[in-house]
Amino acid sequence: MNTVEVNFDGLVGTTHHYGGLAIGNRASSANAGQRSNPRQAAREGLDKMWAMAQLGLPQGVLPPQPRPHVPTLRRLGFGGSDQEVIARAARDAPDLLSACSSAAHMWAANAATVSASADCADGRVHFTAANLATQFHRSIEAAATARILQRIFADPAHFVHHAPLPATPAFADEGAANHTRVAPRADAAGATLFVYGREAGERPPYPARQSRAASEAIARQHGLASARTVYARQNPAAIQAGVFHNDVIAVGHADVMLCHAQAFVDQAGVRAELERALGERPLHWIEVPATAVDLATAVRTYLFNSQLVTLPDRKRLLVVPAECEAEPRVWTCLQALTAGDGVIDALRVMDVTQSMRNGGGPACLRLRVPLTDAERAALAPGVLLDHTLYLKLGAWIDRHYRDRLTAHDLADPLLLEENRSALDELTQLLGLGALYDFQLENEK
Ligand code: SUG
Repeated sequence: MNTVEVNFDGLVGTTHHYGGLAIGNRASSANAGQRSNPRQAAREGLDKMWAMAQLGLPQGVLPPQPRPHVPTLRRLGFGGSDQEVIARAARDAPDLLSACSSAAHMWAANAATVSASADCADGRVHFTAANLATQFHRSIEAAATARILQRIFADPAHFVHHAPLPATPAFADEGAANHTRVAPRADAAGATLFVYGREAGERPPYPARQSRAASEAIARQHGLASARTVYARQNPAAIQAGVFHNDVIAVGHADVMLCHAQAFVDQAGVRAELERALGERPLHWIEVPATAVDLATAVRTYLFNSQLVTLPDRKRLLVVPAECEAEPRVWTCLQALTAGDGVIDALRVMDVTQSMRNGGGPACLRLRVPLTDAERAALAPGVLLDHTLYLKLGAWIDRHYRDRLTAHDLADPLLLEENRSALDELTQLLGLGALYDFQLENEK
C-alpha cells in the first residue's frame, strides 16, 4: 500500500483584495486598503501548483467560494435583489461587504483537519471542516468548504466527513494550519501534533485562534490513538509577534519537524512527547535559534510557512516563499539547513506575493491529504492537476479575473456576476457538477 501526501491548493477567487480583516496577522493589517491584483494572485497560485506537479508530486485543486457572499449579507439584514443587497451593504457597511467578499478561502491549510486512514480507528480518511470561528470573514467559509470536500472525497468506503465544530470561542478551530502529522513511514500509523493557542474558556491578551478543546474534539471524532496524539501550546510571545497559526512558525513532514526555537511553550517537552508518540522510529527535530532568525523576521519572511515535500527520488525539498531569498539572514540559515546531513536536500523558491501580502505563504495555500493508491483512485476524477487542466485553468483565469481591485470596486454589481460565471465554468472544468448555492437555486 503506497501512501502519498497529496497537496490540494485553494484556487484564488476573483474578489481577492486587501481588506485588513485578520486580527493578529501582520501582513493583513500592513497592506489594508492596498490595490490587489486578483489575476496575478490566481496565476501565482496556479503556477505554484503546476511547479509542484512538475516535480512529480500529485497536486489537487480546491475551487474557490462564491463572493461576495450574498446569503451572509442577507443574514445581516441587507435585503432586496442580489444587486440591491450589495449596493446597500456598500453604502451602509462597507467593512461588512469587504468581509463578505474576502477570498480568504484560498488558504486551504485552514479548510479542514485531515487524518490519514492509517491513523484512524476505522481505517478511513477523516475530515473536519474548520469552523474558523475567530474571524468573521473566515467563519463564512465553513459550510461551503464542507460541501466541496464532500464532493471531492465522496466515497464513504474511504472518506468520512464530520460537521464543523460548534462555532463558538470554546471550539474555535483553524484546521490543518495547527495540525501536523509526522510519520516516518507514510503508510503506517504516525503521530499527530495538535497546536493550540488557548484553553477553551481562556481569553488571553493576545489573538490566539485555536482552542485546545477543538483539537481534542477532532482527535475523538477521527478516532486517533491517544498514545500517538500530542497537544502543544503555542508560545504566547510568538502569537504576539504575528504567529496567528502554528504553520507560521513550524512545518512537519514525514520524519522531520522544522521549527523556530520559540514556537511552543515547553519546547523540549513537546519534542520528547512527539518522539515518545512515534516510538522507536527516529524524528529529525530541526530548530532554528532566535539568534539566527528572530521571531519578527520569521514572521515577515514566512520562513516556516514552507512546504516540506518528499520527491519521487526520496529527496526532501523545502519550498520557501520568495521573501526568504530577499532577507540575507534567512537565506543564510536556509543554505545552512540544506548543506547539512541530508535531512533536507534542496530548496525551491516560490513567488506567491499577492497571497503573502495578506499573510498567506506557500504552506497556507495547501491542504495536505495523505492518500493510499485506492483512496486516490476514489477521488473526484477531475481535480488533480495535469498539463491540460493547467492550461485550461490559466485561460479561465485570463478570461474571468480583473487585474486590479480596491475596496471601492467591491460595490460594483458586475463583480458578483463575474464571480458566478467564473465559478459556473470552473465546476465544469473540474467535473464537479452543480456545487454552489447559486447553481443549485438555478436548478430548482
Ligand atoms: O486567516 N488572511 C488569512 C491568512 C491565512 C493564512 N493561513 C495559514 N497560516 N495557514 C488569515 O489571517 C487576510 C484577509 C484580508 O485582510 O483581506 C486573511 O484573512
